[in-house]
Amino acid sequence: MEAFRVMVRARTLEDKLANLYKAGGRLVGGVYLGKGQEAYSAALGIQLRWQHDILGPFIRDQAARIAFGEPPLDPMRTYFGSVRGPMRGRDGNVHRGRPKDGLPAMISHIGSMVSLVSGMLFARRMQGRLGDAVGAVTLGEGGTSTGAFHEGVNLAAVEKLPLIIAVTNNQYSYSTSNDRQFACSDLAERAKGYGIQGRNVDGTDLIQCVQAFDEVVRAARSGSGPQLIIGHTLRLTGHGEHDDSSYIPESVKKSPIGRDCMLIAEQQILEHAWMNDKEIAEWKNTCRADVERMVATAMKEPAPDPFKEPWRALSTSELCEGQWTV
Ligand SMILES: Cc1ncc(C[n+]2csc(CCOP(=O)(O)OP(=O)(O)O)c2C)c(N)n1
Repeated sequence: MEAFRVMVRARTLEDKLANLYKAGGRLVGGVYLGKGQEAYSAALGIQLRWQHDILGPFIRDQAARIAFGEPPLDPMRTYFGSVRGPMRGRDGNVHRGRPKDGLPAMISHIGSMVSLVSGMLFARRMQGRLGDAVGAVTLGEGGTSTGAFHEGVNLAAVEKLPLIIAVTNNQYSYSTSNDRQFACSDLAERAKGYGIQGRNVDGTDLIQCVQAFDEVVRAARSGSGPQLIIGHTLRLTGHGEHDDSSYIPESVKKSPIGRDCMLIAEQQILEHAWMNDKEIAEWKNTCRADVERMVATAMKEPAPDPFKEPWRALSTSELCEGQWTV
């Protein structure tokens, strides 16, 4: 139920972002959504503890961010370029974070986040403060083709780091389909080559995702080393809102992989009587009202003043972890 609530919150927020983008005007950057991936993303996020674990999110992880504990106004403040956002208006969408709380700002160069999260875990271990914390990094199937992915996973495997590598195989990397992306039949089998554990899960099925991440995070937390997990779903939107995704055939959209995880999750919640129709409707209304409030707040806030800003590379040093608190 917790994961479902997160999914609704994420979808509501992202539907609003899509509308704001299409309306033109206030949002200056691109808009990248996790539509169709919320079940997988939320299922991961609810397993992680804010200010204890680490989450290195990809562009489609609004749900994991919410579940992990990202302050609710952070996304809207970032999209509106507010100086009160975590990046102080220096980023327009997804490269936001709060490293001190375990949420590093996303690096766009795909695969790099694997090394970054591994490095954070490794540093904590060397400083004797890792405890039972885990780190999770998320990326798409296209990201697994990068050199950075290989280097990061190999290092994590050699050092037996408590790293969860959560790959979403949403069938397309921009317009590149799976058959042009990798030649193996099962991406999870790559885990064997690294000497780590790997598994697949149906990313359209919330209950399966929750069960899988419960086991995977538990395994990483209890010392079983890196865990590769591949969630299979379809990206139900363009790469970004500028992309009409007309290259995705109707047959794929209509196949089981094209199921909307939100609809499946809602059915599951009703079937198990975890919430009834009225409660779901009320939660959707609450989420809509919250999102409207966030827009109203963020759009009134000022942009950064270039004459007053400290032009350091890390604009928000107070958010940094460890020694970088200069
Ligand atoms: C190393 C690198 N190459 C290319 C890009 C440009 N790029 C950004 S997102 C993207 C597609 C990523 O596909 P995938 O990893 O499958 O994730 P998805 O967008 O499907 O969720 C590309 C090619 C990049 N950011 N970094």
